[in-house]
Amino acid sequence: MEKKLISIIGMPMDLGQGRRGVDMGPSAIRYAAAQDELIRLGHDVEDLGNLPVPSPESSIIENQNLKYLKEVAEACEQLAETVSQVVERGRFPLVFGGDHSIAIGTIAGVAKHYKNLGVIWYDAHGDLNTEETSPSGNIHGMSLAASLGVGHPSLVQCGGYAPKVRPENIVLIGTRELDPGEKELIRQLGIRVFTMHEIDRLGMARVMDEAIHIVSKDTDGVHLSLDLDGLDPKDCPGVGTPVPGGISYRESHLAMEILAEANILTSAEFVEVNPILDQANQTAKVAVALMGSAFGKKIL
Ligand code: HAR
Ligand code: MN
Ligand code: MN
Ligand code: MN
Repeated sequence: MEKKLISIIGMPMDLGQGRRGVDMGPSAIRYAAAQDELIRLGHDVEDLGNLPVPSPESSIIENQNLKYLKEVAEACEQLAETVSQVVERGRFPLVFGGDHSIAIGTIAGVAKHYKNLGVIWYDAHGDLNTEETSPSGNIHGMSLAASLGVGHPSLVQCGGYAPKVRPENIVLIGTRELDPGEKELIRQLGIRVFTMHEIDRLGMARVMDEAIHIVSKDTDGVHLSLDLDGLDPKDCPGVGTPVPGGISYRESHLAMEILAEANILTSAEFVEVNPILDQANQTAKVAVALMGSAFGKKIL
């Protein structure tokens, strides 16, 4: 892989879900030596530090169906602005979460420049809820819907425009837990979903080939949104909403290696790492190992 100019942005967000500790995700990923790994692979890497995110203790929940809406929306506006500046400087935004609500900001920042953005949503969940369909009111379960232009205006209008992505340019990979409203939206919009069933049946190599075809057809950029709960909880126990029967460690590496070979990524985020729930920072270490594969690391 050619040398990439990578800008790391930490987003210590835990207001998009109910468990403390995911705000420490960016530190955990840095502690697992992400920057060293990317430099070793020959890339130019700068770390822009963390953006400010309010703590739950200093915030109040005004709406149980959209918890911390104002705080999440504000933080995502800042992230969108920072990500957009990184792209303007000709660099690759690499965001460390933080819960998955931050994808609203990351995607708002990149889609400003890539008018036909492809998105790979690697996740156990669909994150396609709205305040009407969410069983929890947690915004991390609504971020892909918001990016598609579906949901509360404060989320949908992040960055001042909507929608960010078209349904035909999105793939979900590793899906195994969907709420009824999410299933309905998937059918309505015709989004391509590679559930665990498809991964088991077709194998990860074929899933990635098909996924890459979809996200790179008539698009001008591709964003990888990797929720660590897409992997099996045996490999990634440090996540707030683990779901059994996930993507294996090796399948995930293969997915990242195939992405690196295709060389289509223009931005990425690694989210939902919660070191408080983890075993010796294992989940952040997996995140960094996968980053290595995504940025060109080969076995031989
Ligand atoms: N679908 C559930 C909800 O909306 C659970 C969402 C899940 N958690 C995540 N997102 N980590 O991927 O509340
Ligand atoms: Mn998610
Ligand atoms: Mn998830
Ligand atoms: Mn397309």
